[in-house]
Amino acid sequence: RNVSLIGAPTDIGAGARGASMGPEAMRVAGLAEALRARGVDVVDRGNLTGPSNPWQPPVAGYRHLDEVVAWNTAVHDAVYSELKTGRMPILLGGDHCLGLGSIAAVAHHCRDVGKKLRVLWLDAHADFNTSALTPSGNIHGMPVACLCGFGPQQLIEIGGHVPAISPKWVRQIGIRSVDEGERRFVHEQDLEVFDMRFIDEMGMRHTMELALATLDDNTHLHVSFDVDFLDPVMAPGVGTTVGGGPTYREAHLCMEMIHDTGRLASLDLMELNPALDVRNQTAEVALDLIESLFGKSTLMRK
Ligand code: DIR
Ligand code: MN
Ligand code: MN
Ligand code: MN
Repeated sequence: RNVSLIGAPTDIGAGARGASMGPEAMRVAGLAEALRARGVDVVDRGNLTGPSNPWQPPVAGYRHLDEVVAWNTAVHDAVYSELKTGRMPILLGGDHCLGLGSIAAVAHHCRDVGKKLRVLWLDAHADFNTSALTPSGNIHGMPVACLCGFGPQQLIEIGGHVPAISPKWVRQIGIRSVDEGERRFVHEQDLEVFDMRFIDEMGMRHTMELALATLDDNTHLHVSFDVDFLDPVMAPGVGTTVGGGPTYREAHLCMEMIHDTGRLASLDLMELNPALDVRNQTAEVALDLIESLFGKSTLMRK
């Protein structure tokens, strides 16, 4: 198994500064070394470049739209080229607006090779706002809507096909903060959301069984992991913490069950904000979880 790390050091779509330091924090935590220890061939492609953060208020419902387009175009091109050469891209964010460029590239690749796509969106938030619905103008609250074709033309066309994906391909897990208009839009588009109440009532195991149902050997599984998915007790280093998230054990089970499908083919690790972290603790927790995602377990199974 071949992995390419791609750093996208920007906080261009976020409401707090600092996610731009996420890629380096994951390197400092030892991501490449940990994957190599699991027998993975890892190449670190270094960091993409793009415009700096001008920290301006929203214009017509979007903050920093031109800069967000530039960063997402760079992400799309980098992720697409790794997939084309048969490598698994791991995008190190950076804020979650870049999930758009990453998943647009994955969808583009799936069209090229005739694969089905399933996207697991692990997040406290649905990220399904539009310019009309957003309370903030921050584009990190909009990537899922943009991928489904609801967003500004320059963004939604990045992968070369509008919409890049269907809402039917998405499963959202861990959701516990959705804005009022966004909530209605989630229902209208029939997004499949396993929110925290669902996880409380049914457990992480059953939740993941459902989210991973109907994958076949022709399915490309993409995981978009917003670190604010995790309970802030163990993961304080994110810009928009929301209490009541999955525990350490639940998050590990989630990752282990994804690994067990054998279908993981691309990953985003997003919103890690070292400026808000405590001695790189959140990066280390994220690293533990990625090790589970790549098959680490206490005892040998199967
Ligand atoms: C809020 C916060 N829903 C917004 N969103 C996110 O501004 O759209 N925080 N994604 O991480
Ligand atoms: Mn997010
Ligand atoms: Mn093409
Ligand atoms: Mn979030």
